[in-house]
Amino acid sequence: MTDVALRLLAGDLRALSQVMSSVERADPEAAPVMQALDAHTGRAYTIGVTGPPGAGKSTIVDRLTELLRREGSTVGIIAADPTSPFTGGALLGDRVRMQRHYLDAQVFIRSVATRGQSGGLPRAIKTMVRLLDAAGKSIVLVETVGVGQTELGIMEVADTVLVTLVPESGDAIQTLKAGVMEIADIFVINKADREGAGQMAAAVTAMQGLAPRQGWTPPVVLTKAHAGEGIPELWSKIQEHRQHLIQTAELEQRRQQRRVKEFVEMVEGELGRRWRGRLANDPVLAALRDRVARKESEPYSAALQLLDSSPLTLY
Ligand SMILES: Nc1nc2c(ncn2[C@@H]2O[C@H](COP(=O)(O)OP(=O)(O)OP(=O)(O)O)[C@@H](O)[C@H]2O)c(=O)[nH]1
Ligand SMILES: [Mg+2]
Repeated sequence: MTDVALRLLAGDLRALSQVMSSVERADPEAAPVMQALDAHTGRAYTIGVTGPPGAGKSTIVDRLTELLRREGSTVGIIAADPTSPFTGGALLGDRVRMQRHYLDAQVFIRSVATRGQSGGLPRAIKTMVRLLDAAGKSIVLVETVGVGQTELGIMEVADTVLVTLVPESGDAIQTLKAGVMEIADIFVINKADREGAGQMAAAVTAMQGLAPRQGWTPPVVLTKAHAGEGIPELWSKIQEHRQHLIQTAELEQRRQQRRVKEFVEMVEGELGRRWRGRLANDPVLAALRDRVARKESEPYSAALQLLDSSPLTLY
């Protein structure tokens, strides 16, 4: 086994950070490490926390972490950060809210920039969840801001998805129409100290009556995360959902799909990267690119002809 893999398994946080950075860059050096660690994964439980900006996702993550640490669980946190790495707005906010856990060696916190991603969550997050698993974290929390495709991507990472809404999210029906209904395993109505939380919860419950799921109807939990209220109830619903997934064998099914998705995304990402490398360095391709530019070749058909004529030599 590689030295860095051994150190990671032994709880070395520097080794963990180092491999995290490697997989984020899709560095080939991480491949033997990931291979060595695979047999040591499968124990961690992953919880996704998504919802609109400012709904209280980080506060919920912080409070759940507090509860889990009290129970003796170890925790890994991944915050998908859609802001610019230069301004670092939300990142700074997350740091402030979770900073009390920064001193705790049993809590590992990592932000991943999602800016510039074409859609969905970055592939690296799936790999990072497996790394935290191998490093012995029993619970992994993944926070993503719910905007379009990114929100749906959380399903492909988490065993249990929490969709966080707040009374001021406005028309609940509108929010739920945007595809949130299908991804939620548990609805959290946070900021229950504000007016309208009860109506929001009732609206969400009513919506569920229209589209009942087989086996599991996502419960609605009211929280006041800033005060820690409702967090134990939320945790008990997460555990119920976990039991449901185990009993129906859906957990194993979800995890298998997740592995396949990571594999497919890794191939797609690498193909694109290698193709761009070839385009920049191969004189034949550069000539073709210039013909397309000068209108001597037509882009649509030239692309397909290229792929059909030399599909294997492109990568
Ligand atoms: N009134 C009230 N405020 C809350 C509650 N929970 C969190 N907040 C506050 O809401 C603000 C946003 O909380 P965050 O936890 O940063 O929200 P977030 O969803 O992680 O935000 P982004 O990551 O920026 O999308 C903070 O000022 C929190 O203190 C709550 O239950 N009630
Ligand atoms: Mg946050």
